[in-house]
Amino acid sequence: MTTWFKRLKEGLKKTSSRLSEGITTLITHRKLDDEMLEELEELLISSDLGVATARDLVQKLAKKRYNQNITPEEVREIFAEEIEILLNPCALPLTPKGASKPFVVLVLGVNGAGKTTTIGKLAKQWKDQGYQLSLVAGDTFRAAATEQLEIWAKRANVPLEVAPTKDAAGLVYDALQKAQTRGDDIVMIDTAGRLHNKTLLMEELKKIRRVIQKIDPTAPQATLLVLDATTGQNALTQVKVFQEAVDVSGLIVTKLDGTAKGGVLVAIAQQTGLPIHAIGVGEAIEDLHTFSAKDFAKNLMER
Ligand SMILES: Nc1nc2c(ncn2[C@@H]2O[C@H](COP(=O)(O)OP(=O)(O)O)[C@@H](O)[C@H]2O)c(=O)[nH]1
Ligand SMILES: [Mg+2]
Repeated sequence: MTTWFKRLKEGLKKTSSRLSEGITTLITHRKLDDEMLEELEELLISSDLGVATARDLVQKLAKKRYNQNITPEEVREIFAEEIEILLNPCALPLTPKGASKPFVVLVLGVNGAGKTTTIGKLAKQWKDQGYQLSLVAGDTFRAAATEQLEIWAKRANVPLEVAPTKDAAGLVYDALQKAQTRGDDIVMIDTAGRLHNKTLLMEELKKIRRVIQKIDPTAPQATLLVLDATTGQNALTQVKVFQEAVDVSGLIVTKLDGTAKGGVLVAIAQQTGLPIHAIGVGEAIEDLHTFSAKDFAKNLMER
């Protein structure tokens, strides 16, 4: 087993053991009937897979095995297969290479979602793969945000651009010019996430985007929304809010280790159709990894 596969399995334990225990309790060597299907649907909903997804999965199970004897293991296997099929179109890795340089990655999300940490982890991974990159401390509202990004920048040994004032757009402009001059392959921009002042936040994001496009009309090459899985169904609301302000090009789902609501990733995939580039199952650099539909589905339905 690879290190990542182990970490993923471990990380999804809270969700998977809840699902597995639930399925074992519900399936007691009986024929698959309506009552069991209804209970399974409730179990999936309560694990945040979403009402539509839960119904869909249960219908597929019924189609395959209605009125037949079935074991908990078979239920988990069928669910895992169907979830993999559902997730497959969303499993698109992010390759930070484009027609123009630098490849600009704008990172969005509410406070605490895991933006800064995710940028740090990606910076280290991409640096190790040989990319030349720099970071921009665009969350100019939290004093600690810059210090936190500084630590990650040192760890990855990449330059960090910091603003002397609270003007994030000005900072981004200067940082992109410097990155172009240096010939950076990638620039990652951290942003503020004060959702309690939605209008201001969205205006600032739009402004940052305009400034980026002054330097390169085709940028940002990626606009990533970071979602905290522990917020469950609320993550779906966040997608809508950010989509209104800027075109989100892809998602990163963090903290799948901290919750029994890990099923929310399936709901997010099905309801938004957006690419899920990577997932996080912990605080270490190795805990962020490219999203694989098969690995996720398999480990979600592990015992
Ligand atoms: N358990 C766990 N914690 C995470 C993960 N990703 C981020 N965190 C933690 O969540 C907290 C908030 O992250 P941060 O990057 O500061 O969020 P930001 O406000 O969006 O920049 C930090 O303590 C991170 O270490 C994850 O995948 N799993
Ligand atoms: Mg931050």
